[in-house]
Amino acid sequence: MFRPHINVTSGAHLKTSRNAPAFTLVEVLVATALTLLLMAAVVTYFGDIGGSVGDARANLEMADRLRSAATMLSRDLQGITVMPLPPRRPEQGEGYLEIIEGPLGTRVSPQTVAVIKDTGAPDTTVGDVDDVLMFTTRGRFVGRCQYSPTGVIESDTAEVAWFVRGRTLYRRVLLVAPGMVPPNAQPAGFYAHNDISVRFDPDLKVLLGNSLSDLTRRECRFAHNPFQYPYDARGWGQLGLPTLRECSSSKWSAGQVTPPPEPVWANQIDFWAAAADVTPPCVHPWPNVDRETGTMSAYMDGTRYTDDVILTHVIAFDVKVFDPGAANGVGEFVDLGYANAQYNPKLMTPPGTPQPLFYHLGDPRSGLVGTATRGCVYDTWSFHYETAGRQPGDQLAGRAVNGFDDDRNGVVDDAEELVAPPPYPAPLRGIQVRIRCFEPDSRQLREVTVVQDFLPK
Ligand SMILES: [Ca+2]
Ligand SMILES: [Ca+2]
Ligand SMILES: [Ca+2]
Ligand SMILES: [Ca+2]
Repeated sequence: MFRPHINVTSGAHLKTSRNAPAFTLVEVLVATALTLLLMAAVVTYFGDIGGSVGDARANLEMADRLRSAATMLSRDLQGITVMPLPPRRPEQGEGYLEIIEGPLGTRVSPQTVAVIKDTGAPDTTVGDVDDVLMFTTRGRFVGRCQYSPTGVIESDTAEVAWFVRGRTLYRRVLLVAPGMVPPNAQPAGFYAHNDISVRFDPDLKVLLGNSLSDLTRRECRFAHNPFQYPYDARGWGQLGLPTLRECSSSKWSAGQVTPPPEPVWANQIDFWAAAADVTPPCVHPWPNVDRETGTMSAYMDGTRYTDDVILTHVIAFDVKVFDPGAANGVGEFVDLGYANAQYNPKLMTPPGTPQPLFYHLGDPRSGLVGTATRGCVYDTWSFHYETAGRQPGDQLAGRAVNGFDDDRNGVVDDAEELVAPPPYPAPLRGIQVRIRCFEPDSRQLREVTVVQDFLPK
């Protein structure tokens, strides 16, 4: 039984191998075709894996860049030189903290600006991108200085500004080093060779280096109008602040008030689309600004375009302030001017309920009231405007510090006698900054939130 079984099996096998070709041509062709199909499948399969690995790597890189941006911002915020209890006094040499809450997010919905080009539908992935955060801070800062033998200087304090232009997050750093600016420093081309905080003096028509005391005064700060109260930095409109590339252009002059030509506002932008992809049906009317970097076309010849770039593909840079009276007295992070209301110094909340601090658009006496096109401004301010007045020869100057009850309300030098108070006469307990990016290849979103407390709770 055993043996025949073997024989039959082996016999049949031997017979086949001995008397017939191993495979017919058709069989070989079919087998080859099948093998090729299988290999194609395998290749496709590994190709997909490769793509996912590439996407995963791109996502990881995006996460890394976002994390280091957050770390840098956090470090900058921890080093802030000023106590955010406005107004501050210049003689104390504390520098400043200023937040400009651009109209996006409060007065204007980001969804009315951000559109998906293919469909024309609002893009809900885009958030508040028009806030500006600037302050003086301690750290170790290195920057260019043409008046130094090495061309480089260091300082442990700097004026730092964070803002978005186009889809790029910028961090301008200007070293506080007033001793390094000589009397003959020229405004034209200054920033191409110097990362030093300076102001243009309208009377002397020269550049002067800033100390922290100087920077308590708004007229000395980066990109502020030095000519008249309230020394506004909002003239750049939707562009926020000038970039290093623009400032290093041959046409740029330190102390320049507004960018000529006046930037045209964008009313529809596809943040996700490639920079070159600006064809109808969706219109992107931002003709004199590069969509990726936000650079004004008049200043594209700037020679320095990497030093202040922190992140690309940014679709939110949202600064919020902590208001203990918001959310019915529970307190939460809010946009400045969130209630879109006029300032009411007599606003009373029920006893035991914290007073809302940032609901309004700003005290009109500060000259910095938020509008549909100009943001709300939080500023640590300078008390010297109270004694100096709002302009030369101000008749009301000093009335809140003269020891008389000028408005005869029974209180000497009370808040109602103030001539030039800060836009928000409120302590700032802390801020929150949310940065959101997208990765164009994997089409992934990623977000990071930085929170900094300034005052003990
Ligand atoms: Ca905003
Ligand atoms: Ca905001
Ligand atoms: Ca008085
Ligand atoms: Ca009074």
